[in-house]
Amino acid sequence: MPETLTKQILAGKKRAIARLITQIENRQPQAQTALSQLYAHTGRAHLVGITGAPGTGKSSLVSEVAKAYRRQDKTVAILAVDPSSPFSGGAVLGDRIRMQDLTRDAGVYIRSMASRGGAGGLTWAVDDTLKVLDAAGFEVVLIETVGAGQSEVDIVKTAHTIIVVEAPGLGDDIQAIKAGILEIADIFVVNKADNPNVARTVSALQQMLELGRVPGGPVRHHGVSMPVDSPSPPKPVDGGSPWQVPVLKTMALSGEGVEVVVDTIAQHYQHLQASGELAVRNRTRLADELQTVLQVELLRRLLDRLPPHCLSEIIDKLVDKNLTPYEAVQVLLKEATE
Ligand SMILES: Nc1nc2c(ncn2[C@@H]2O[C@H](COP(=O)(O)OP(=O)(O)O)[C@@H](O)[C@H]2O)c(=O)[nH]1
Ligand SMILES: [Mg+2]
Repeated sequence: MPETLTKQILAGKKRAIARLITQIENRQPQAQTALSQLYAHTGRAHLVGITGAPGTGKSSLVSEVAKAYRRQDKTVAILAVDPSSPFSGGAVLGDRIRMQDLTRDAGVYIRSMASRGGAGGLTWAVDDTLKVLDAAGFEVVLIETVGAGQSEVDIVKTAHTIIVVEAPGLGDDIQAIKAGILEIADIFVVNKADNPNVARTVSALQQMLELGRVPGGPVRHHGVSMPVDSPSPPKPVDGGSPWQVPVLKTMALSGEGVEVVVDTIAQHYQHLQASGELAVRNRTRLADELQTVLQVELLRRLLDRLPPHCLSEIIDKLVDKNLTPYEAVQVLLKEATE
């Protein structure tokens, strides 16, 4: 049975894709069997993360970008990690109507995922879902996350190309600074260009880029604390010119400016390939993923081995100041390994 499911997914069958993603979300063990069979077929999709404050127009932009890819005959998957996303039905009617052409298109697959399942659970589910979409042959996978909360930021950080969406009129601040996502942008998009304050937002971003960003600085490392050996440093084949983070303007409602966004995404991918950074980012992704899976699995095994009530007794001791958390961990590890 899992073999036919795998075959259907490799053939891009939407129903099979949906079924496996649901199994992943529910942590059903057979999902890992299917994922093992799919793994060799991954690594071809261009993963594009789109993040920013709520209301900036990410979902609107995502659907216009997807339509632009369809005009180029490229297949697209959309993964919305946002409970308020119109892709999850949380939108006003107008937004949903605009998305109908997409949902009917055989070259587009749309899936939303709720932000639940702590302790790396969400990141894990997203990582596995991206593998399914990649193996299913989608050329571009657009991942929409709200730029708030560490797990959402961690998710978008694993993309090859990261777009941070801003919009004028959400206060004078650059929202990305508050969310701590200014530094991760490969491309800035200032959406709602029909707003009269758009020029101010664009120049504020440009100023910040000139002041703050070290062009061609070290490749971002996504908080991996495991000692992972890196491959030899990539040799730039394009002369090593650093990527200049562009600030683009769009009107997602009319689609204006979206073609330029799609072209810029392609240019960024070419840059990643030519500079050797793509390989580095892929390796970092996998190292991060290994760490997440290892953490979750080790914790699960440890908790499984503890005698009943052991954990709550230890917590009592923490509350009563009889143990420090560090000492408690030593006790737990000893209990679990005896
Ligand atoms: N004026 C204007 N409104 C927009 C534009 N793009 C999106 N919106 C509206 O902004 C609201 C939030 O859009 P949405 O895509 O859901 O934002 P998200 O929360 O970032 O995903 C919706 O009511 C959209 O119709 C735009 O270019 N101009
Ligand atoms: Mg949204």
